[in-house]
Amino acid sequence: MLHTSICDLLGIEYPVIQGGMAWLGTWELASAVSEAGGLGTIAAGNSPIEWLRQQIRSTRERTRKPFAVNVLLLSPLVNEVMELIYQERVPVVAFGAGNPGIYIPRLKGAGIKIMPVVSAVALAKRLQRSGADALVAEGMESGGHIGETTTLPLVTQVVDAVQIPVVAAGGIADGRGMAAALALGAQGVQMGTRFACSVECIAHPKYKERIVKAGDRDTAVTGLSTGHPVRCLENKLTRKFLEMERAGATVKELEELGTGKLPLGVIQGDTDWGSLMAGQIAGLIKDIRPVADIIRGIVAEAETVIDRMTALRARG
Ligand code: TUI
Repeated sequence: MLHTSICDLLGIEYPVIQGGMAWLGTWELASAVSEAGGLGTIAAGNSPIEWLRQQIRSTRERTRKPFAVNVLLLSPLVNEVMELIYQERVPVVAFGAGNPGIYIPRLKGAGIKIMPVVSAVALAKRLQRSGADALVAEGMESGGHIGETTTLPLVTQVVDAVQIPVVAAGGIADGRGMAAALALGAQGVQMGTRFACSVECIAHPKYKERIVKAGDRDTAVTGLSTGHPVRCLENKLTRKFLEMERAGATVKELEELGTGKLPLGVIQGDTDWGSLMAGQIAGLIKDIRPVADIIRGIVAEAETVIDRMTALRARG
């Protein structure tokens, strides 16, 4: 059975982590992933504190296993979110879209495991020095807010730069991707788009259907001109956004276009004008499956791939 250092660190059975997706990382998905032996993640996003408290409690009612809360460092509520995490004694905290260094000492004191998401080597080194327990190295194949480097060079270089466990993210949705991540020296994988397309995920069926129908070139990156690149499935919104960027629209105009579009897309199912954040691996996803099947399937396939590669060498 596949077992790595991240399983021992986090107290999970399989080295499979659900990415923290704003609006979709709810108790329904997080508890299903954790109960199936992975690490489920509640996404704090920009949500009100009472909503987040309920999500944590609902997750705990459905599983006694560890789970994470993903803190969006861009959120205006970040300090209140951190207070809640201490109060509720959340087992693992993941961070995205910024440098969480200032929060690390108190988290360590409280015995909470710290797993920031990084998209560059420099921040990875800095966060290891600050006391992070593990890192998620997320390539720009991912959906949502992204960095500049793709998963293959990013994971390889982050693994060489730090001694703590590294989890690979961006472009992984099956056992071949998982085996490749392990080959690079990662101790586990994080997946977002694959779990968005699960039975338990509360996303609108039309959004899941767009992922199932997507091909390899169906995502677009907006916001490169504003320094906040975001990857989504291409639609009327991304085309309008890119057209405005090309025409020299101001950051304020672009922010106005983007405001409120994520729930419109992924919850309300407006696939034309909503934001359909998804990674490049959307093209590989052909079905909507229960979380437990997804986790069992990826681990079993990764084991088969590893065996096949070992056999290649034995025959040589
Ligand atoms: O955070 C993510 N992905 C996200 S956050 C998000 S919420 C959102 N909603 C609407 C518009 C924009 C965002 C959707 N997807 N992934 C982790 C991640 N973190 N990717 C890149 C980074 C990152 C970027 C810059 C981490 C650190 C950083 O700079 C910090 C520094 O000071 O060096």
